[in-house]
Amino acid sequence: MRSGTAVFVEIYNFLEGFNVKIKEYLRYTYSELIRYPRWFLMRKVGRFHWVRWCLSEDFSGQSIVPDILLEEKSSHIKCLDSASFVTHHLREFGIYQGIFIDNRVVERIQQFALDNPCYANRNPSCGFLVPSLKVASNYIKKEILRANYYNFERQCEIVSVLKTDPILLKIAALYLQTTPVHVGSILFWSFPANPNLLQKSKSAQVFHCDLDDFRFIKFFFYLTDVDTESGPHVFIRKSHIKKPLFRQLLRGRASEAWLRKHYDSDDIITICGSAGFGFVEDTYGHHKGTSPKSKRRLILQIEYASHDYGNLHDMMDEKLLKQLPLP
Ligand SMILES: O=C(O)CCC(=O)C(=O)O
Ligand SMILES: [Fe+2]
Repeated sequence: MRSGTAVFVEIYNFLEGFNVKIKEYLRYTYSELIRYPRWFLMRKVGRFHWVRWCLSEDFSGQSIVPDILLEEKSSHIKCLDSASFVTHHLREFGIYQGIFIDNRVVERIQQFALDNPCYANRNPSCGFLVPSLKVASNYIKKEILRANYYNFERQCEIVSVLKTDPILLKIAALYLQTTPVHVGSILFWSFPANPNLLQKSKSAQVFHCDLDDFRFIKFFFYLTDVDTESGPHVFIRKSHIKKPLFRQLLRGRASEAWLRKHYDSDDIITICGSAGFGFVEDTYGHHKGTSPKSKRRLILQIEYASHDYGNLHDMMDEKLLKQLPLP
């Protein structure tokens, strides 16, 4: 039997941990409120289905810019189906797979990823070139689960072509029912690691729901071949419309066990594909990346919403970006 002191220490540690979490939460909430008040408000109310519906075109009668709807030809992107088919599929399932980017574009972004520093676990002080992954990880004495490229939109000129691609814009316009606003293009690696739950959670590798606007949509493109060894993306079909009220209140936070019990196992889909393969997803539904087992994954994410709150662009003041002093 454990002594009274051991139980007391355990309770004390638990309360202290709780206290730290509450403080962290309050600090984060306060800084969000001061820096991005509209975003703050959206995050509080946008989690509820009925609020999202009230702000949709069905309710508000907002119209879509016709130019975006006319064009459906692209020199860099191919889609297996028409934009209206994709939109219907998205509405029903929350995901559509079957969009491809041209090989030359894939090669250009892959080259960019090799030539420019990425930042370990999103820390702007931990820049390294991807061939030095092991050395960088040894240097910071931490596993690197995920590394992103800051200022990628500005530095990789092909992004401005992709983000205005007529096929992507048309799908986004039909799904969002408004003129889509580009709110960020993010390029990042997931590396093989043995992370704990907290590390996985910080790297979007546990199930979660994004809440980037009342209506938003993300296009993902694999830039390396992705199989079950290389951290495929996982999505729960229909979870963007089937979410109990208390899960909406918790902004979709739910354990894997709860999700597996409440959703049909056939609807939990793991997405594999070769470099260039893409899918579009309403990430208000439950989704996650997985931790690669043996092979790294490079992925591009292009996001549209109805507003740009200005905080999703992965931009960073160059003066704050530091490279690790690796041999
Ligand atoms: O890595 C992935 O496949 C998912 C990433 C994600 O869900 C996120 O960044 O919010
Ligand atoms: Fe996400």
